[in-house]
Amino acid sequence: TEGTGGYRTIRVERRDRVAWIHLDRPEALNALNVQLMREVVAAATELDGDDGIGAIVVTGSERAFAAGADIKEMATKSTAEMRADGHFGGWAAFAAVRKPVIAAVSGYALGGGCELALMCDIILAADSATFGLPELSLGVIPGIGGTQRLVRALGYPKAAEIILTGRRVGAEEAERIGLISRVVPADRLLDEAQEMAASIAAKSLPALVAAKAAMDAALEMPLAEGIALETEHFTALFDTEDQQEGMAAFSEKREPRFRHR
Ligand code: CO8
Repeated sequence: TEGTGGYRTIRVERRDRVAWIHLDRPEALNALNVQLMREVVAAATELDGDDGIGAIVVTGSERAFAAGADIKEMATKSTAEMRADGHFGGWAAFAAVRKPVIAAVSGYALGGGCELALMCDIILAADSATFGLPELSLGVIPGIGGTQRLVRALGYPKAAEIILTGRRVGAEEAERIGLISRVVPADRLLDEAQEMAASIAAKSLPALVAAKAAMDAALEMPLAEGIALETEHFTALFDTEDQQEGMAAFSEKREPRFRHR
């Protein structure tokens, strides 16, 4: 365990091949202001480029993963000012991280907090977690991907009900409707997230990056194009040391020792 300094709204911690980004603005229930966005994106980009890291976990506090974009910071801004703040490009850079990202959600994941979780590949939630997109109650709409990702995750009818009513969705329902991956008891959340992230990070890094790129394509591309891209990634992996090691280990009935390159 080793901290990486220089940030004021997040804490970054490394545990073997897993990196943790802790959102850390307790006074505002981790509301996503411009500074926090910049710090999360800077940390995630650095970790994405670090061969020693195979998976990233984003988490908040017990009380809140994140209670949304910072309403106080946005309240008096104009359209031009919102455009100039770089929120949208910043969060797009986070969504473009090549390595697997797990959201470990406890407490409130509302508005931008829910949307940030939806940008992650896997959402692990404490039984205390609450999701929702209350933006319409503020006179706006979800703004960092919520309308797009929730419709893709749940289908239009369920997503429309959640977005248009702004109601809160508890962890059990969130799991049942497929908004999240899995619910765990609150006191197990961080351990389960570390265990899951470690099992992912142990795999070949080129294969992880290829798997994520191919799955992303499923959301972006027509089926035939997506399958062509999958074939491209699959075949490209045959020039990696990890493919040779993975298949040799199978034949030799032992665990693979991936070099992650
Ligand atoms: N922004 C700013 N401050 C916040 C936010 C927020 N989203 N959420 C909570 N806080 C602050 C509170 O103002 C309070 O501060 P203070 O003590 O100084 O008054 C502190 O955090 C603690 O909050 P509460 O006292 O309200 O705690 P409760 O336990 O009573 O309530 C809730 C918790 C229910 C989570 C409540 O705080 C709440 O409703 N928060 C707002 C939820 C919300 O509407 N989120 C959506 C925001 S809009 C959005 O996310 C748009 C996303 C797209 C953005 C695109 C680019 C920016």
